[in-house]
Amino acid sequence: MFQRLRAFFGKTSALLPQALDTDNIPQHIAIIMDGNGRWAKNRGLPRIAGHHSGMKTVKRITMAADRLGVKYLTLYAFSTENWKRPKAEVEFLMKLPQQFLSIELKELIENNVQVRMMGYKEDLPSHTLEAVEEAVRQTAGNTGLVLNFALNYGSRKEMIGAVRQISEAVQAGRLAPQDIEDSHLAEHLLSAGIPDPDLLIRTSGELRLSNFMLWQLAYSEMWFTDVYWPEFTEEHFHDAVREYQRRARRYGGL
Ligand code: V07
Repeated sequence: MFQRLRAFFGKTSALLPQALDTDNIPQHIAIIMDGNGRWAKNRGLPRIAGHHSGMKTVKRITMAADRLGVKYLTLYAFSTENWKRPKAEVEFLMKLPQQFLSIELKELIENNVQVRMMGYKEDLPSHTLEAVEEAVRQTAGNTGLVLNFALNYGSRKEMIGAVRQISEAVQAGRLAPQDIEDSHLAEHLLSAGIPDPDLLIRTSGELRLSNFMLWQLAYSEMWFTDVYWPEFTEEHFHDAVREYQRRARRYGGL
């Protein structure tokens, strides 16, 4: 539709979004889904209403990423710091994975989506972990979009874990300190086997990484928006990808 309008108005019309370049879709997009609580508060609703609404956005953006041909979508659902929140809120959040999957898993399977989890399983309630692991198991053979949930994830904890494992290899005499390389670190991170994100999106106006994929985001493009996660649409998602492509073109020209 935009293509036809553009043909009529001319390519440079400021009113029409530039089309996306289907040959330069980021392979891996990571998202910090922020602003659910604030969105709810602004409406006079409890924070948990924001989390529930944010879950609907997860579905919407997963489908949008799949349509674009994104290979990996990593979503920061719960951090290792989020346990400090009020107990009732944590308990609500821990029910969202099973709620999401009970509604959406069938359609994810129909769309060949592979569900993965990146985070510390040991602290999760068994009802949460069992639902996620069942989805991971049921979709393990799928070859489409990898939907990677960062759940009880923290980047410093992840890097400390990697350093410990590498130290053990050094102590055992299997690895010399001077031979330690980027690849050794990467192999011991929870993201092992997944390429680094090409693009990081953070919603809701905060301009921080908040302990999210500190190693993996070293060379990623970053895109921030004031829009709260429950209000984040496919159009916003396309805006981020369009800006990613604009930056990539500029670097290509140097
Ligand atoms: C959560 C909704 C999205 C906004 C951010 C906070 C609240 C989906 C999941 C999920 C996780 C694992 C999984 C399937 C779905 C989820 C939590 C919070 C803890 F296998 N949304 N969502 N998990 N929110």
